[in-house]
Amino acid sequence: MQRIQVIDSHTGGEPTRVVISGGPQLGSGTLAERRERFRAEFDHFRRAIICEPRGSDVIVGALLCPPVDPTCAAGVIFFNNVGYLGMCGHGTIGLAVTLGHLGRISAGCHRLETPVGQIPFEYDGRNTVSLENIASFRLAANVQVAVEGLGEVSGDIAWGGNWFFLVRDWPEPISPANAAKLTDIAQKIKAALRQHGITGTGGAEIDHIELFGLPSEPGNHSRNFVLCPGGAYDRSPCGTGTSAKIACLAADGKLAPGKVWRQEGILGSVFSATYRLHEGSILPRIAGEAYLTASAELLIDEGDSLAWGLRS
Ligand code: PYC
Repeated sequence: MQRIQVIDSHTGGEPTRVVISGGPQLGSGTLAERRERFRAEFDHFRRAIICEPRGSDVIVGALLCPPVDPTCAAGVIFFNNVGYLGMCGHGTIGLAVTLGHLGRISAGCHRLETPVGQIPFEYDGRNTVSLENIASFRLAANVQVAVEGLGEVSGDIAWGGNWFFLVRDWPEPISPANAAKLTDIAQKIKAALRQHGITGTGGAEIDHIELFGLPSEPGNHSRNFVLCPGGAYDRSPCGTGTSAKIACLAADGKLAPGKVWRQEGILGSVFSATYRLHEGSILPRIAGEAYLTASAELLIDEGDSLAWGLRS
């Protein structure tokens, strides 16, 4: 029987499963190199940890790894039901609270090593974390795409650690009751982008779709729906998606450095975001809360034909 120790948390409703031990041995190298080794040689671990029957389409995994830079609190590789992420905002918040729970960090400022670079973060010693994301930017504004059943849809293409297509002023309710319809719409937009060859830099697939509507609370600025690459929607406001939004607001001159943008997700949970300019780049800061939900040992019985998880 193979055993994998995990700690689960949720950040504004979006789950993170941190692998503490028993995960794949990826050897040395940068986190980007180790992520490629994970993908090429150990993808069955990703399925076993995240896919059914142990996991679900919604969970994001976070494999703890020794950092190359020993001054970092940890290294991490994020993954989901269909593959690997460069960066994950809600996952970083969940991971920081998990490291605090394990006694591996105390309240204060730390850095996390990821495949896309080091992420500075501040932990309050309980449940609140703010992280400074990698440089985020808008690649294109008001891109028109013909979408089956919807007609022309206009949106911005932006990078916040993942690629996003952001659609403003969505007229329908952004609520859990409407999630199936929003998912269908976002899937159609994603398919249309692919069909028309509309991509991020270097032909990268735009694999996250974000629809924005009015907030439900007066102190908040907007509410979003975010479709993730594996077909699930983000229960949180999405850290990388909020970073992409910040990049668009900054590019439009609608948000000054240091000004707070409160982004609601579909459940009403909020990320508070600001940004600073550094050498011409927009560095978003995202703050949110995570809570632990489980400490568990995953069991992998080689006699089980589904031991390594369902293929999606
Ligand atoms: O918070 O950045 C995020 C994220 C990406 C995918 C799911 N959550």
